[in-house]
This record gives sequence, C-alpha cells and structure tokens, in this order.
Amino acid sequence: MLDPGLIAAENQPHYAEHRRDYEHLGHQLQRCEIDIEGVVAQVMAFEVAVPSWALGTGGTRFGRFAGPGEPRDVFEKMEDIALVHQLTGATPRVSLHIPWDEPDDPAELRQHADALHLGFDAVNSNTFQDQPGQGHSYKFGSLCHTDAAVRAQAVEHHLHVVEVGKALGSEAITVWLADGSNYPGQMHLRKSFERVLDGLRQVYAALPPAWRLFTEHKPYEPAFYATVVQDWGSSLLLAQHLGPQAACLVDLGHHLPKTNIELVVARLIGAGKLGGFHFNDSKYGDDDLTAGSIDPYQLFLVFNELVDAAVEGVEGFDPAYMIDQSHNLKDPIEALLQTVEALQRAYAQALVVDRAALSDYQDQNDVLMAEGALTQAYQTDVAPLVAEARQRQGGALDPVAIFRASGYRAAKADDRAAAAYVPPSSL
Ligand code: LRH
Ligand code: MN
Repeated sequence: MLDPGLIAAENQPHYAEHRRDYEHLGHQLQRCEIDIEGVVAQVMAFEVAVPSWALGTGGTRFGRFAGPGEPRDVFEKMEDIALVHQLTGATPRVSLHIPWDEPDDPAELRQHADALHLGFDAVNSNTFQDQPGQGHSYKFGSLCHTDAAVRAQAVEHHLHVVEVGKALGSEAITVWLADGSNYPGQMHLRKSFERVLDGLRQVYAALPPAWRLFTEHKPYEPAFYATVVQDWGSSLLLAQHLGPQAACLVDLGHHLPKTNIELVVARLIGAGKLGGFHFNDSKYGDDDLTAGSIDPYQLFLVFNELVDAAVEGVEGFDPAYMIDQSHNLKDPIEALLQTVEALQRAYAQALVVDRAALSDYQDQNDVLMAEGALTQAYQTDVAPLVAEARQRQGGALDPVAIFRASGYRAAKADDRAAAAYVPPSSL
C-alpha cells in the first residue's frame, strides 16, 4: 500500500485545476438538469473485480516478455490488487482462477485478503488444460467429452472449485469451457451440448443457495470449427435449463467482428439472465486488450443498456462486473488503473444520458435527436467527476501518475528479485 499522503488530493499538483474543472462540469450538467453530486455518488458505488491472472505479464503462443517486480504468487497478486483498489476505490474483490491461483490454505489467503480489505468475487474453473497427475485428458473436451469418466472428472473439478470458493467467501463460479471441435464431423453438435448441460446440472445441484453459476460463451479458440458454448444463445439455453441461480457472463472479446454486443446485453437483460461481464477490448479476436482502448463508444453503449435497466428497475438485474485482460506490453498495474478509469468513464457517460428525452425521441421516431441524446452524453468529458468520485473514496485524482511517482514497481523489482514469477503454464 502507498502512503496516503502521496495520494491525498490537496497534495496533488493539479488539485486547483481539478476543482475548477469539476465546478465547470457541474454547471454544464445543471443546464441539462443533471445533478453532478448524484452522478458522483453512483460512480463512487461502482465496483469491478480484478482477475488474479492479470497481475503478471501475459503472453501469446509467440512469446511473453516478463516485466520487473512481477508478483510471484497469489499473495503478492493480492498486494498489487490492493494497491489498485487504494488508488481507484473501485476494485475491492478478486476473481481467482483455479488451479492457476489456488491457495494451499484458503483460510490463510482469506486472512491475507481481510488484512488488505479485499474479498473474493466469482471463482473460475479450468478444464481447458491437463494438470500434472490428472487421470483423464481434456484434449477432446471436458463436460462434452464422449467418455463418461472424463465428464465425471470435469464435474469433480467444478465441485472442487465451488469448495475452494466457499472457503474464500466467494458466491459465484464462472464456467468457460474450451470444449469444441476443429473439423466438421469431429463432434456431434447436439449431443455434445446435451452432455455439457448434464454436467452443469450436477454442478448446479451442488451450489449453495446464495451462489450463482455464470456460463461464458466464446465463438472460437482453442476450438476452431465448433465451440459447444459458442454464442449468447447457447449460453442462454444453458442458463434457462439450469435454473434461477444460473446466468450468462458476457466477455466483450468473445464476439465475432461487428457483433452488436450491446444488443446481446439487452437480450440477456430482457431474459432476466444477464449474470455479469468480463470487461476488455479487442480489434480482431479475443485480444484481451485494455477495456475502452479500441472501441470506447461500444463500451459506452453497453453501459447505456446497464443504466437503462437499472433506472427502469428491471427485476433481478444485478450483474457482476469483472475484468478479464492479458497485459502483454503494459505494466499490469498501470493497465488495470487505466481499465478502471475507462469503466468509470463509460458508466458516468451513461449516467448523464437524458433518458426522458431519449425515450420521447424514440417514441416519435426522431432518429437524429434520439441518436444525439446518446452522442451528447458520450461526448461529455466526465473525467472531473470520475476523478472526484475516486478522490472522495481516498483514491487518486490521477492513479497512473501516482503509481509512477510512488516507485512501487521498482521497489517490487528489488523485493521480488529472488525467485522470479512463474506464469501459469498456458499464459
Ligand atoms: C477464455 C477466458 C475465460 C478465462 C480465460 C482466462 O478466453 O475469457 O474467461 O477462463 O479467458
Ligand atoms: Mn473471459
């Protein structure tokens, strides 16, 4: 953690400018009868979970370029996440991947988390890799496998992940299955889905009453012909068959180019099955780039659907917000700070949409004015109110600037020099 004095707004070089910018934005929004204080309060309440697998440098099959001072284990990852939370006030929970970041002693990790004022969001299963000593291979799938012994092993893994989650105080499991095929004819397209549903039913039956199970769809990779849970429709079918504790998780990178993702979100909200998000951005495939870095308007349009549902009071609307990124070139902490900023901005922009006017223009089919109601909000520079929201929670006006000024990474490079970070086998 950093010395609070380093973060305190009044010690920031640009504090006076910030105050002026904030007052000015307040007047701007007042002209649209929007109370800036109300928006700040909502942005202060915005929280997003950080994935344990995003604190070390990510890589691709072509290589990984490790950075200095990377966390060497899940305990050090928690320390880095606690720093992101200190600087943003918006990341109080961690989403663990099992077994990548499975603690030997969950109680010990939970104690460490408590000391860092962190909690645990959804835990993630992993049947897309074979672990040392594993009885059966997942080469041809896990819950979809034609061999009942492989399916039983995969169900067992999910039950184990739920147990680890319970010990950590998590209340959800995210199931992303790599299950699929590379060639036409390789896999029965209906029976493979039925087998996955059957396996998830066994996992669902073991969920504690307060838990949720998130099904995560993905069009391809590592399967390059058919993925069993390929799209939102397949994910929705699973969640509907499983029951009320099951819902769909939308990873923004899991859509074919030009997919209208905000429409997918609206459909899942309408079906009462929007479970949550893996926020990131992409130009081509599942690139896991920093959220808002490639298509910030799309991110705004997704948040516009979320705010619209919240304002309307859609029943059961309670999506879990999580980040899922791979930081191959940026410092992982800086990338996460930038991501939280992008999410807070998209949310704040969606909060300043004049929804009454938008609804009237839609009813009157006034295309240009309806579009304008969104673009005006999107083009509003909400940076001062987002910074204000962070500052009021003890966070930084400019998190990346404070992080760089703190010398945290260099200090960790010294501390963590011994025994470098060993990334999970696939990353
Ligand atoms: C699959 C995925 C899934 C995680 C993995 C790290 O591409 O998005 O959510 O298990 O990335
Ligand atoms: Mn994901």
